[in-house]
Amino acid sequence: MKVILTYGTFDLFHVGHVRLLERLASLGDKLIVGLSSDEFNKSKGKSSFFSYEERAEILAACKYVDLVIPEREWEQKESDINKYNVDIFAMGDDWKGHFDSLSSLCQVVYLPRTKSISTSEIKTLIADLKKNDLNKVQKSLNDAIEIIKKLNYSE
Ligand code: C2G
Repeated sequence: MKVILTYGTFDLFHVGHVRLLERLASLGDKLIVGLSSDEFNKSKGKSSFFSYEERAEILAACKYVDLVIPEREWEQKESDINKYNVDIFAMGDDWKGHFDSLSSLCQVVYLPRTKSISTSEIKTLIADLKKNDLNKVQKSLNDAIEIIKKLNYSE
C-alpha cells in the first residue's frame, strides 16, 4: 500500500486542485490530504471563503482523495509522515525546495502547478465583477435621476 501525503487550503475548489490530486492519486494507492484549518490559514496570511468543515466536505467528495486530516501547524508533517507510513510527500512546485528536509523520511515530489488558475485569481475576478455591476447600477441610477430632473423642470 503506497501512501501519498499532501497539504493545502483548497479553498474555492478548482481544476488546479483537481488536477494535482488526480496526479498525486496516480502515484500510489492511498492519498491523504492535510487540509489547512481556518486558524492555520490565518498564520499563512490567508482567509478562506469556505470554512474548514465545508472545504473538508468538498475534498472528501473528490474521488482522488482517501482521507482528509487537519493541518494545524507547519511542524506536523514529520509526525504525519510517520503516523500514516507515508511513502511520498508531494506538493505543487510553487513549494519546490521548501520541504526537501522531509526526504530523510520519505520521497519528496513537487508537481507542476496548473497554470492560469488560482483561488486568489478567482476572488479577484469576482471582486471585479461586483465592482463592474455596481458601476452599472450607479450609472443607471444617475440616468434615472437626470430623466426625473428633466421631467420636473418641464412641468
Ligand atoms: N495548486 C496547483 N495548481 C494551481 C493551484 C494550486 O497545483 N493552479 C496546488 C498547490 O501547488 C498546492 C495545492 O494545489 O500544492 C493546494 O494549493 P493551496 O490550497 O493554495 O495550498 P497552500 O496555501 O499552498 O498550502 O503546508 C503546506 C501548505 O498548507 C500549502
